[in-house]
Amino acid sequence: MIEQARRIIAQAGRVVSFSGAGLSAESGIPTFRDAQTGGLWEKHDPMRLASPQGFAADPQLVSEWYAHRRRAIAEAQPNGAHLALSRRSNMIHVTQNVDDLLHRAGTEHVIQLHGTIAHDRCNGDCGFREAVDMTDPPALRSCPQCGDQLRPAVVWFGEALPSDAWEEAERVCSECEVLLVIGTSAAVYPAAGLIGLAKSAGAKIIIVNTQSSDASSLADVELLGKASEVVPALLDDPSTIS
Ligand code: BJW
Ligand code: ZN
Repeated sequence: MIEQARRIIAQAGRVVSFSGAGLSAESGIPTFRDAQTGGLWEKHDPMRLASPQGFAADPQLVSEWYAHRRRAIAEAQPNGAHLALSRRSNMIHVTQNVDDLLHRAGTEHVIQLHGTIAHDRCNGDCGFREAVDMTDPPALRSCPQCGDQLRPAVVWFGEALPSDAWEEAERVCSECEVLLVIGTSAAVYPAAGLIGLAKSAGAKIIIVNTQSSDASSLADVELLGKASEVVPALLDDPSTIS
């Protein structure tokens, strides 16, 4: 299977990656759907915390959840999958992840569909936005421009995706020859719809996941295994693998 996938990639000009939380799981960042298992936050439903309703009901709690996750991301390092992706200079990366591990691995062209946890923005409509210190994340605070609350610059359930990122993602997914889908349950829309979009436009779909996902039926090749092992095996030149 891996040889078949390597051949498909070798014959393609335009390869795009589409990733989810499984890409960063081996860097120690829990996947969204695993976030409840164990630890301080197991009593809380991430679907509720990552929503405008959850923030309105308890902004302090949501702010503490993001501070906890920001510290974890600051301490994490890119894993073998991020690094293998970064070694392919001509690839475009569409990601649902809000972490910065693809950037820190050295990839140049990353489209973040669900925003970034590394910035705060105004919860009102004044447009204020600023980078936060991920190693020492701020507590809940007010917008310096309008006094509303600040919140992470991520996309919560029920919110629209940033239109520039979405339009670019639709374009690159409909123009690619191979879509390499890594570590996503493909359960959250509209992002998951990009896989079907690429397939209908003629792209081959290669999936890397530890288990089957909602996108399995679209796969030309499905590689079951850990991203940090499968992605380098798929993308790296075998003569450079020690
Ligand atoms: C490994 C591995 C290893 C583990 N190696 N693999 C159509 C149908 C039904 C519902 C909807 C629809 N369209 C919209 C909706 C509603 C909703 C939605 O999709 N709900 C679903 C739950 C059904 N979508 C929305 O609300 C979106 N907005 C929207 O539609 O707006 C409409 C609108 C238009 C105009 C104006 C106003 C509104 C927004 C979705 C935002 C999602 N946000 C989150 C949180 C981000 C912030 C934060 O992190 O705090 O994004 S939710 C969460 O899910 C996060 C992720 O990016 C996203 C995707 O999850 P992902 O990455 O797939 O992770 P997991 O955990 O699900 O899966 C991990 C996978 O990895 C698994 O498969 C593992 O097996 C695998 N894995 N270890 C390889 N080592
Ligand atoms: Zn403001």
